[in-house]
Amino acid sequence: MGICVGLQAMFEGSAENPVVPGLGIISGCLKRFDDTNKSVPHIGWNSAATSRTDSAESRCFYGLQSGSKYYYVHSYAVPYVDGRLESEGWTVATAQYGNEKFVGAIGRGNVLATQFHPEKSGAAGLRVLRAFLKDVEWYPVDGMSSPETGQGLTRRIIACLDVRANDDGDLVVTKGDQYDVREKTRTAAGGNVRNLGKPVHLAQKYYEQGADEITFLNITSFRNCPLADLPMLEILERTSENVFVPLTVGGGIRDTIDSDGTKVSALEVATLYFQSGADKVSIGSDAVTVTEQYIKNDHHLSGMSAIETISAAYGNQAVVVSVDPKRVYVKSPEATKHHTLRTGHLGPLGEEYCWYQCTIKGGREGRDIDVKQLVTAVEKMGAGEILLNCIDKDGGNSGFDLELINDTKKAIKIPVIASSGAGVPAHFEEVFGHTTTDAALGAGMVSIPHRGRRRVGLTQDKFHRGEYSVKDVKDHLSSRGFLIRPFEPGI
Ligand code: 1PR
Repeated sequence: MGICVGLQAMFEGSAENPVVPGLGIISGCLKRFDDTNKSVPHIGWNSAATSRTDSAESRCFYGLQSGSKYYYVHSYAVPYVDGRLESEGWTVATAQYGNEKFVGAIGRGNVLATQFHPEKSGAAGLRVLRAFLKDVEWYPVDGMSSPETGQGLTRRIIACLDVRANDDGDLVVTKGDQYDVREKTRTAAGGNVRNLGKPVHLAQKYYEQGADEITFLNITSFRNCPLADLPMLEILERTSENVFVPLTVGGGIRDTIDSDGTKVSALEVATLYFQSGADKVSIGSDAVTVTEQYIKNDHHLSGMSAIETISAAYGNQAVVVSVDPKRVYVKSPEATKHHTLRTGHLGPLGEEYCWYQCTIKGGREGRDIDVKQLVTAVEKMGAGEILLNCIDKDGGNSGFDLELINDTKKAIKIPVIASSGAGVPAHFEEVFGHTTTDAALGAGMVSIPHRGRRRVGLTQDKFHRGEYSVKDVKDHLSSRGFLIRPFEPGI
């Protein structure tokens, strides 16, 4: 069985590196997805629909059900040509990305290869693994679990857990607004860190509610974290035992010095996270610092940055850059050297323009660099995805910053995850309906219980924290005609 690059290796070759031959077990070569009108890498949940089913006996090829969705993450694929591989005796399952149809899985006898990751595809993926391990080429269709859905990539919903130690030293999930995670009090020192629960438990809950991905952010990582004490390692290990969707971890991915004085590279830190169950690492502050150097260096890549070294070792799909911008209003585009946009939400002095300033250390320090400069630079360095936060919107429950998202999408080809501001399921409909975002992330909306909810703006009477689950968001999107991954109960 080959998974992802394991499928790719079974073919004759790939445009990714034409001089290296594949194993040639299956005829054909891979080519890169066309990124003219879509994001590349292709990341998310897509079909693996076989032309052959044993409908008389309700059995499907290696557990692949046409209504199920599977998690893909890749830039190269085998284009599907009608009947070619089937004429060589293979059974082929296909997926559609934009106008490109490609091989999602292929098998014959005891050979099975999947372009998607079954180990990250929830119950649908576990069924494929089970069929292969039991050596059952024609596996019984699970009637309960596979309603027919449309073909193509689904809208991806990500649950985000901001993690830090509380004042008693316990690791907890927390959430604030505009990055302030302490309870509001009258004293200058602020209240306790909001405690919304245990990270592993909450991750499991969101998985069961149908989250397509889970992101953990260690939000106090700017404090030096000795390697021996990386708090997220155990969280990842325990989560990945029972949660079979992609896990991203962020916070503190940078070159660091351990407590005994040993230098530890960002690549080594990332390796530890991958070995503990992470599928992607998310880089925040370090991405800003290296972009500043890149600009100073006349746009020459150093080859040494965390983004470059990690994506060279693990592929760009494994590297997310998390951006923490703040709006800066200006009277006219000429008032700043930065990339501005004309905004429908005027500034405090009636300003019609704004630019988005990147920050480091969890929004504590603004830098002289704008979001467009950052995302275009990190795309060149090898980032595979952008997690686009917005400090002005964070925890506000007033909806995503659609202007920022559209402006960022125009600048790059890699996928963008819209983040900050989700308050009601309709905000997800809005962001998918009015931007071309590839995914949307929610934190407070799905994690904060009723009693912890700050009364904010227009949503205060209608929306109570903890009132909505990931499933509510997906049901809402589905009812509005958006393609989402159907919920399949676990095996
Ligand atoms: O800089 O590489 O060490 O990474 C630190 C990471 O921690 C960054 O990704 C940064 O975004 C995150 N972070 C730091 N401080 C905070 C904070 O809240 N005090 N969290 C913080 C940012 C992540 C957001 C949030 C959305 C959605 N939170 O993604 O989850 O705004 O919130 P909402 O749905 O409730 O509106 P480094």
